[in-house]
Amino acid sequence: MQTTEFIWFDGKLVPWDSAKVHVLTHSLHYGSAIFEGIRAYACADGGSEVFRLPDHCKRMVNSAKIIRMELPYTAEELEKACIETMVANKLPEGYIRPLSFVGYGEMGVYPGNNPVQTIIAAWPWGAYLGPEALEKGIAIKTSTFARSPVNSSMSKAKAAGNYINSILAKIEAKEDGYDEALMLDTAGFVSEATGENIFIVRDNIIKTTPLTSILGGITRDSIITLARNLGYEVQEQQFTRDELYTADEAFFTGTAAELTPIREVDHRVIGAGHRGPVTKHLQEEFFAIVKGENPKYSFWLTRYKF
Ligand code: PPE
Repeated sequence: MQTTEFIWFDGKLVPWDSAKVHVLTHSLHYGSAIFEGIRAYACADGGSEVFRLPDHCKRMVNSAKIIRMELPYTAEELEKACIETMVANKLPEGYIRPLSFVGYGEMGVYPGNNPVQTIIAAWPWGAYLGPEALEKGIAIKTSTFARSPVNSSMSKAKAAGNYINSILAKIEAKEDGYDEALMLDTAGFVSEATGENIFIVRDNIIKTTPLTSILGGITRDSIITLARNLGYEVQEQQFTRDELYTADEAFFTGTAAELTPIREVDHRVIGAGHRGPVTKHLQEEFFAIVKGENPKYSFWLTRYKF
């Protein structure tokens, strides 16, 4: 990965190589950490914009609440610290990763009085699913691993422990030659991918899974709003894998994956086998918004300069 100079660590900027923890850190053993993934984009005028920073920081505070972690920062304080990290590293664009974890203290599942520590790292991160994915689309396979049931993993928390389910599915998909895994819920309906939400398009109507078993993606929410404003009908409804097989278009959304077309699912070619017209339309509008080229959506952007 491309390293940068500083990592924000409990309120101080420390050199990248010095941002270390003890091996008996609670979260390392039990997954008791929460995190965010945020993107900042460079604009044509030389400034930079962070996409939906307050919404990401609010979700981080909510993730802490869900897993009963006492986060010593407000959403506003996290926002400021994210900007400070980008500016200190002189990063005109990149990926921002805040993480709060239960530190070193007592061992055992019960987190007790162990300290809660927070880091914010940032680095340049290109297209998550490969440089060609945004245009050509990706091939995915249905995972043998189901998304955890709604009363087992609290999917609205972006919690580290939840990701073992994603890691199992991702390794399986990659080893079988696919770019990403499609995960079903325990009832067999389409849920989400290992780090993305999913949309399908049929006869110009856009459909995405309801919030039940998935992470409430901020990109998902942005695409729903954007598509409706562009005049598309958007339904939040359960659908099955065969409905996905026969869709005209399908795509993933996520901060890292942005808006990535899906060209093949379980050896079935989706639509024409490349990025479809609705996907392309939404992708173009989305990239214009994040780069500050559509003033109608400037309320989603936080500007910074260094
Ligand atoms: N579902 C999951 C399980 C998920 O991890 C993400 C984000 C999403 C949906 C989309 O959420 P949003 O980014 O708010 O639109 N996945 C993050 C982690 C990727 C990683 O490999 O790390 C991300 O995209 O930042």
